[in-house]
Amino acid sequence: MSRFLLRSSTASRLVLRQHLAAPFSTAHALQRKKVMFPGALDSSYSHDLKFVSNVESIPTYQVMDIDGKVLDHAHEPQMSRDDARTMYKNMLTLNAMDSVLYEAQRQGRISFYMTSFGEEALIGSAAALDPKDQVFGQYREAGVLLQRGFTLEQFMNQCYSNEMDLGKGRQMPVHYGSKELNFQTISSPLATQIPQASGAAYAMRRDGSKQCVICYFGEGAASEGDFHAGLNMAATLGCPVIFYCRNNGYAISTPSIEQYRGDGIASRGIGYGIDTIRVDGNDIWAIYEATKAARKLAVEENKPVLIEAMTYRVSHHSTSDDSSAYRSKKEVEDWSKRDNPLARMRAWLMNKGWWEANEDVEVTKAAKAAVLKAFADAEKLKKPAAKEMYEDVYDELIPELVREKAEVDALLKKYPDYYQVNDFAKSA
Ligand SMILES: Cc1ncc(C[n+]2csc(CCOP(=O)(O)OP(=O)(O)O)c2C)c(N)n1
Ligand SMILES: [Mg+2]
Repeated sequence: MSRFLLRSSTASRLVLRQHLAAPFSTAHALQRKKVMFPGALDSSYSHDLKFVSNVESIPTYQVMDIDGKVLDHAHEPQMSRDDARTMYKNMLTLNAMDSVLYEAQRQGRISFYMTSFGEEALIGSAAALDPKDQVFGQYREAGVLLQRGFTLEQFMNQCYSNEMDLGKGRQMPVHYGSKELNFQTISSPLATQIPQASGAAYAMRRDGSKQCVICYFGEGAASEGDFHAGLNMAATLGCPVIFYCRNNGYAISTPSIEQYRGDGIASRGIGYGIDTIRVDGNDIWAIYEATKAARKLAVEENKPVLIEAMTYRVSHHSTSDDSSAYRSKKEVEDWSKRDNPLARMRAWLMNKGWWEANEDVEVTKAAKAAVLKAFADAEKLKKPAAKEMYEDVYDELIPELVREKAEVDALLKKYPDYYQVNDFAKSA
C-alpha cells in the first residue's frame, strides 16, 4: 500500500485518549512536544511564525510510458490476453459509439450527447472492480458501463428515450442507469452523487457485504459543497468508497488552473485524512492497478480512498459546447497525438504480441456497424407510454395527479394527431 499516502490518525487517537484519561497538570502540559488539543492530533509545537502554503507536489503513478512500455516490471499488469483484448475493444467501441451519437445529435436525431474522447482509459477502473460494487457516476463514464456489459441497444434506447429505455424516457440522453449492473442513474446537478456514494458505502459497511462503492466526478464538480460533505462523511465514518476524480483539465470552459489553487484534487483527500493517490489517467494499467489496490483498502479495511486521474478532455464538453471558443485547436491536437490512451494500450498489446496491426480497422468497422444497427432499431421503437409520467414515484397517486392524468388522457383522446399519439406506446 506504499503507493498511497497513508494517514497516521489511529495511533494519534490512542495517544489522545490516554492523555485525556490522565490527570492534567499545566506544568506537565507545557513540557510536551506535541499539541494535544482534540482537534489536531499529530502536531508539534513550533516557535517559527510561519504560514504553511505549499508542500511538495503529489507524484503521479504510472505503469507504462506513452509508447506502451512497462517502466517497472514488478508492476507488469496481471491480465489475461483475452481480458486485455476485451478492454481495448471496449475502448474502440466507445469511440465508435461516440462518433455516431455525436453526429446523430448534430443531425437533430437526439437532443444531447457527451463523448469520452481522450478519457477512454477510465475503462481500467471498471476492470478492477467486482460486478457487485456499486457505481455512482457523473456523466462521462459510458466506458464503465460498456466494460460492465451494458449493451449497445441499451445505450441507444436511453439516448432515444424510447419505450425500451430503462429510464422510461424520463432523463436527458447519457443519463444512464442500470439496476442489473449496479450502476446508479446519472443526475445532472453536479456532485450530488458524492454524498450519496458515501451513504451507500456506509450501508455496505453496516451490512458487512464486502463490496465497495466507486464514485466518479470531474475536478470541476469537486468545487461543490457536496464534494466536501461526501469526503468528510466517508472519512469519519470509515465508508468503503473509492472517490475517482477525472481531472481532465476543464470544467466546460473553465481550465483547471482557474478552478483551484492547491495541488489538484488529491491534496484535498489528504486534508480529509483519506488515503490518496494521483495517477496518470491516460495509462489504463496505472488506473487498473490503483483501483485494484484502492478496492482492497476499501473492502478489507473499511477505508475511503481518493484517486485523482490526470487526463485531458479531447472532446467538446457536450454537444451544447464549442471548445474552440476557449482553447486552441492546436492544444487539442497536440494532446490527442502526444498522449493518447488508445495508442498506449494498443502499443502495449502489440509489444506482447496480443494484437495485429490491421485489427483496429476490423474491430472499429464491426463496432460502427453494430452501433448503427442498434441506432436504427432504437429509432424505430415508439416513445414510452404517457402513463409512465405518473408511475414509480408515489405508491398511490395523489389526488392532484389523478386529476391531471384524467385531463391528459382526455386531451390525448380528443386531439390524437396534434399529440402524435401513434408515436407513443399504448397506455393500457
Ligand atoms: C450544481 C451544478 N452547477 C453547474 C452545472 C452546469 N455544469 C454541467 S457540467 C459542468 C462542468 C463540470 O466539469 P467537471 O466536473 O470537470 O466534469 P467534466 O465535464 O470535465 O467531465 C457544469 C458547470 C450543473 N450541472 N450542476
Ligand atoms: Mg473536468
